[in-house]
Amino acid sequence: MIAPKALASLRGSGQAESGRYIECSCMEILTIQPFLQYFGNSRERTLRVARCIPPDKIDWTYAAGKFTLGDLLRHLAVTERYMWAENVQNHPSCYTTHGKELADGLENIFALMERLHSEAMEIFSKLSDEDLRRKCTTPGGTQITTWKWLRAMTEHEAHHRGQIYLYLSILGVETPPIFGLTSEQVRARGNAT
Ligand code: NI
Repeated sequence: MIAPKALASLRGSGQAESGRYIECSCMEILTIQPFLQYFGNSRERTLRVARCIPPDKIDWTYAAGKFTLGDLLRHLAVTERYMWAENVQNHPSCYTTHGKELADGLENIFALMERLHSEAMEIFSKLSDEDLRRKCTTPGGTQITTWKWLRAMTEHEAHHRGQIYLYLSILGVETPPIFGLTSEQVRARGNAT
């Protein structure tokens, strides 16, 4: 059993034992606008690496039956629009496929991503602060606070973006550093301890 006071400090807000106020919201999404900005930037980083995919490699994968590069991009597009944007409205997911029938070829896939992202962002933008605090239901049947489910979407985006980086690395395709510097450049600037 955790005392309510200790629980409050574990949650990262309120008065700590020492009396010092803890400035931490545990990445809570209190209001939708800053999140839209953040997620928009996150999607831009995904698109930046996606633009490195050679058009003739869009259906490439490392093993039979695994996500192709095109599947990864379509999956990000349809989960955002048909799973997250539906779930946050208290609707069940209507994600049933990320197959080539949705969009075939790199340019068509980019167009699909742009359209579904724009529709999803429009839906997210209508969420009130109160909506963010109420529960919604995931496809697995779990009740989760809406802002936490939205936060999971950003981790999902990063997970699949990492796969795109790895696929391209296996193919020997150059990719951009995620935050401006390569790991080699960051290490060169680090202070040795
Ligand atoms: Ni996924």
